[in-house]
Amino acid sequence: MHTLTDYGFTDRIRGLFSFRFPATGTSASVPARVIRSDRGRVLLATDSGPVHALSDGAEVTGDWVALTNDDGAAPPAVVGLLPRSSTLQRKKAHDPLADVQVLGANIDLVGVVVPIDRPLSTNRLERTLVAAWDSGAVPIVILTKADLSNRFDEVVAQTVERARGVEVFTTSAESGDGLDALQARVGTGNTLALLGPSGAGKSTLINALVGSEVQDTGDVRSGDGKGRHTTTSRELIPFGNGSVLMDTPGVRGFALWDAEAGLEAVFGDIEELFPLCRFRDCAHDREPGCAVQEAIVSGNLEERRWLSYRKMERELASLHRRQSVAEQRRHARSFHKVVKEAAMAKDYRNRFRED
Ligand SMILES: Nc1nc2c(ncn2[C@@H]2O[C@H](COP(=O)(O)OP(=O)(O)OP(=O)(O)O)[C@@H](O)[C@H]2O)c(=O)[nH]1
Ligand SMILES: [Mg+2]
Ligand SMILES: [Zn+2]
Repeated sequence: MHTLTDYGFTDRIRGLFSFRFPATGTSASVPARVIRSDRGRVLLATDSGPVHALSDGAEVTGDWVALTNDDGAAPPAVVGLLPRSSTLQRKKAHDPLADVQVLGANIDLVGVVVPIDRPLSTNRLERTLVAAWDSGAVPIVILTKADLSNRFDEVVAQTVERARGVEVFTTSAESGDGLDALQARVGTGNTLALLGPSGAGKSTLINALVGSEVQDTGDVRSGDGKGRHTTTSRELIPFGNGSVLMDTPGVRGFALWDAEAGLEAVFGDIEELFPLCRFRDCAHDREPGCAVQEAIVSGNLEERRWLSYRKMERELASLHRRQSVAEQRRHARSFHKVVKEAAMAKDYRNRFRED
């Protein structure tokens, strides 16, 4: 049976608990971590094994929570949530009206999983790295299925170049290559979440790291090499030393949510060009003296990268316009409410005077 320490309960987390919930460990509150969250119900890791609890849906996989003591009398309930050290989020869909979806919390490393046997999608890689940096975790790139490629060195070099400053690990669950290096990088008491398209080999990699078939895996379709969406929920899996893996369902695309900081982390070199343009309000399009266009012409900036940056930037700008419209509506509503309440109060006072 796994203890809470197996799920990453370090001295730091223990300290946070006793600070936030001084009654920790007593009958009032028990520390726990969300292994899986499923509409109104959560599966939690505790020191006395896994427990199911009711939740209001605010907790996500990876959260640290305080739980009422399970003395057997009533079903345990989540009574408190520790502040998150990182929050991985995305927009639920590319639809501009879609809401935010929090994928996981308290993740130390986000492993962007890229299968080596399929053409590298640079846009997807960049987009996922933006979200990963923005979460507060450190991204790494994990190339999988190394045993399936004879263009190995070429793909690795291409990925290292595209991932810019992010560590790249190559692995094969089949041969076991690269697993030790990855395990060493995760270290003790850390959580590594795996993100990537269906069929990329996330669950297979987890099984190889853990050394047993803890997660279901599915073969890829022979026609197009796409996966079958075998994993359907985000889930924590301990793998020794208090290190934890988070398996996730493969996602087709990664729509960004409020990821300005992530955009800067991945495209900071582009943003540094802007002050060098001749005109302060340069649109970086056809203006004379545009540093961006000059960098593209001279080969210092890949045009594809510039377009990718532009696209994500536009996406975030439209998200913000939408957020500010929603904000204005909320404000208008609360303003009406205040006016209405004031009128009612006046009405009440007037009536009171008449009596
Ligand atoms: N040869 C080889 N095949 C692998 C390797 N890793 C994964 N595969 C195969 O790739 C297929 C997909 O693996 P999964 O682990 O189910 O992929 P996933 O990323 O978890 O996919 P979803 O759960 O659908 O998101 C399976 O048929 C695996 O056997 C590897 O290192 N070498
Ligand atoms: Mg899977
Ligand atoms: Zn410019």
